[in-house]
Amino acid sequence: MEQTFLMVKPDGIQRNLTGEIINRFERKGFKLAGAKLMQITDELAKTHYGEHKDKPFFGELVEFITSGPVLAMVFEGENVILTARDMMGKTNPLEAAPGTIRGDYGMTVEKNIIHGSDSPESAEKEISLFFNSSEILDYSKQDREWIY
Ligand code: IDP
Repeated sequence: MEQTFLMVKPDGIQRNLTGEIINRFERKGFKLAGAKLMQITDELAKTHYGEHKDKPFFGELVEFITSGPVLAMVFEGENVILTARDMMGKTNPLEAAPGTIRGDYGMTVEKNIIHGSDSPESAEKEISLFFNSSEILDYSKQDREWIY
C-alpha cells in the first residue's frame, strides 16, 4: 500500500492543530504507520528542503522549520500521496480552497501548517530521512474492510 510523509510544522503544533490534522487523514481512511514529535536539526532541515537551497526564502524556511517541535508522520493508503496533497491545499493558503487544511487554517506561505510529499520519489526519500525502518509499523486495522 502507498505511503507518504506528512509533517505538522511548528505553527501547526503551536496553534493546537495537531489533533485536527491527524483526525482528517484518519477519517478519510488513511492508516497511521509512524509518528514522532521531534525537533528538526539545522542539518536535517537543509537536507529536507535541499531543492530550495538557491531560493531567496531558504534561510527563513530552515529557521522556521527548526523553530519548534514538528510532528513527523507516515500515512498509508490507496493513492495517499496525491490525495493528502489535495487535502492540504495549495502551498499559499490564500489560494488554497476552503475545506483543505491550508485553506481552512492558514494565512501565509511561510506559516502554512503542514508539509506533505509531492511524489512517490519524494515520499520514499522523506520517509527514510525522518524514520528508521523499525519506526514504521506494519499492522492490520479492522476498519479496512469497511473502507475498501
Ligand atoms: P509545498 O510545501 O506545498 O510542497 P514547496 O514549493 O515545496 O511547497 O515549498 C516548500 C515550503 O517552502 C512551503 O510549504 C512554504 O512554507 C515555503 N515557501 C514556498 N514558497 C515560498 C515563498 O515564496 N516565500 C516563503 N516561503 C515559501
